[in-house]
Amino acid sequence: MALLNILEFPDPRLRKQAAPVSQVDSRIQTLVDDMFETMYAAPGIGLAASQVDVHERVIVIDLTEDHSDPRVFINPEITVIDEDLGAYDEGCLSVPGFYETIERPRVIEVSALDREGQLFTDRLEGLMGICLQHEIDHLEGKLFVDYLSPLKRQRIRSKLVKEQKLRS
Ligand code: QAP
Ligand code: CO
Repeated sequence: MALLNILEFPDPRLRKQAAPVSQVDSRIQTLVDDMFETMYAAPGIGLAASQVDVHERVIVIDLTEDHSDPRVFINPEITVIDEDLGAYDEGCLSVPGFYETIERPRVIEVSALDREGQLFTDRLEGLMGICLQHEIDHLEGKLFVDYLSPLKRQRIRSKLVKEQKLRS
């Protein structure tokens, strides 16, 4: 397994659109395993392949503290079940140190392929549904800061660019 480098806002590579996976083969399974290792090490609860500069439609999520519920979503398709919006303080491994309240549909249905390439469907609510919507945004090149006012987004951008310069 390998730790992957996580891209940080405002890296333009985070804006790329991810392509569908045509076959869940050993290359994709290795990517999934490396993404879990990277996410657990961070630590985080969700990671999209776009964040590690792989522009294919692969997402991993685990909301548990003991890493006991690893979920894989390949080529996910969601349908909104309940248009009702719920608010949640979201963060992102690509926007470290910043959390903002974002509103999203509360209940969704997902169909996706798992790590074995098997199609499954699930109804998701609560944090799992929010997290999956956040990760699918990454596959479209979208970040949670895009839901904020331009002023807030610019402030976050400046602070992160400063930190990135200090590090490099
Ligand atoms: C996405 O985010 C998410 O700022 C997953 O310094 C999060 O795992 C969706 C993290 C919340 C919905 C709600 C963030 C780690 C992890 C940071 C994450 C940080 C260190 C974020
Ligand atoms: Co994110």
